[in-house]
Amino acid sequence: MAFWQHNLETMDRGELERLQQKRLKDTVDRAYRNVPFYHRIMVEKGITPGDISSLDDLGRLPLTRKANLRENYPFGLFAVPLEDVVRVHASSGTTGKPTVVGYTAGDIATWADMMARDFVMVGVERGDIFQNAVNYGFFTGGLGVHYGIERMGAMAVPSATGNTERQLEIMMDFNVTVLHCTPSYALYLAETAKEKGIIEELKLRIGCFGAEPWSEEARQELEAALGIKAYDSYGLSEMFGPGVAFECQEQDGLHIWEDHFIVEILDSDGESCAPGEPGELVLTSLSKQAMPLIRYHTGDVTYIMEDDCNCGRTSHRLHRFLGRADDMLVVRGINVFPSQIEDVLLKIPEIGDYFQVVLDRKRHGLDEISIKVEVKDEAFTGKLEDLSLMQRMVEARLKAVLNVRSKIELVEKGTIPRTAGKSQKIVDLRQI
Ligand code: DLL
Repeated sequence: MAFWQHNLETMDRGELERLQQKRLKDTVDRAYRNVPFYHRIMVEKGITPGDISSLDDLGRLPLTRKANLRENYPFGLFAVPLEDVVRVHASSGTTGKPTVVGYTAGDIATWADMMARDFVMVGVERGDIFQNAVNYGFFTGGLGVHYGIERMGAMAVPSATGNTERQLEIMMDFNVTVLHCTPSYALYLAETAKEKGIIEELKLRIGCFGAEPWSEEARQELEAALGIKAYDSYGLSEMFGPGVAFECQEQDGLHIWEDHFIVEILDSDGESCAPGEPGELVLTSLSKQAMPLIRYHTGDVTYIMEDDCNCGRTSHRLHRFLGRADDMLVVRGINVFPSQIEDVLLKIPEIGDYFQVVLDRKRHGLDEISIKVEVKDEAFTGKLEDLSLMQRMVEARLKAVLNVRSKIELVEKGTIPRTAGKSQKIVDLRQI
């Protein structure tokens, strides 16, 4: 089995923790000296870098949230002079200013190596032809993945987004073997390739999909449709971008690179969750130079899988993401994750891959979930009673898993908008 940085990927845990400790002290020291925001909150908490002598002191450090990035827009959290920053990326939130992140030349190199680790881990080799079908721009998935491909020596095909037919044409003409895009766009590419009858001509063998939640069912569907092995890729702009955690060939959890990040999983009261217990992923960067972040609340919900992985890598693995802490829908007092809805829907053969959940608050202040789901062409019999049977069957299956009643609206294939970026699976019309 191939490794990109064998020693770092298989380091024994004691050695890894010593490395983390050294890097944590350095990070805290740089943040305290160079970032007014961290200096101020550490002074307020009455701590200095000298108080952090081991990983056990992590809990004494202040927390960072997305709002802190916005408050310091655009460059206020940089820990190096502006002349040392060679690139910025930004992510547009739904409200207010975007959040901006910066990179030194060293950060770009660290990030490229991290991505190269991921690609080599899933079996990408020199000689592979790697199509990167995501937005190249402020979004980190474009340039981040691109630099990783070049770093490990495969051929980067920066097809970016747009024009699905052209994407497929390139895929065929160039004999593309590896594809990176969002899982929802991959489903659309597969659907279009099937319609055009060109699936057989594709040479794809590996798919790397991320930037949004997806399910095990979607994986199986993509693997079967495209004849590939499909891997989950997780990352966020605040921690470089893609590459932070990635599945290995075992396809059982995402290895998170603990030489670059300290991982905490916290419950809603800020207490640590035990392995296996879901909570919010909180990360401390250990190697970022331009913009170190301490105890950053990612908003993403997962849990730690602590058992050893057969691939030989020693880092902990994160379970496939369950959703966003703030995406968790509380409907009539019951917690519902969009991923649970997706799990149920994708198991029903008559239903297509696209759905959209609409939440509304109707009479008497009661929340109502209605879900638009696409019916596969071949499942249409032309009889109304079959449709209404199907609708009741889907409603019953969802009720059994979610414990809350939802209203299903069956729509024709192609009704729900396809996008090359992150798909909008939830529309919340409630005025809360
Ligand atoms: O989405 C970076 C990325 C690009 C990751 C390409 C993977 C592939 P942001 O735009 O800052 O960065 O969005 C980060 O996307 O906090 C999660 O909520 C979500 N996310 C990313 N990957 C996954 C995944 C990029 N595999 C936010 N599963 C994160 C679930 C994901 N959610």
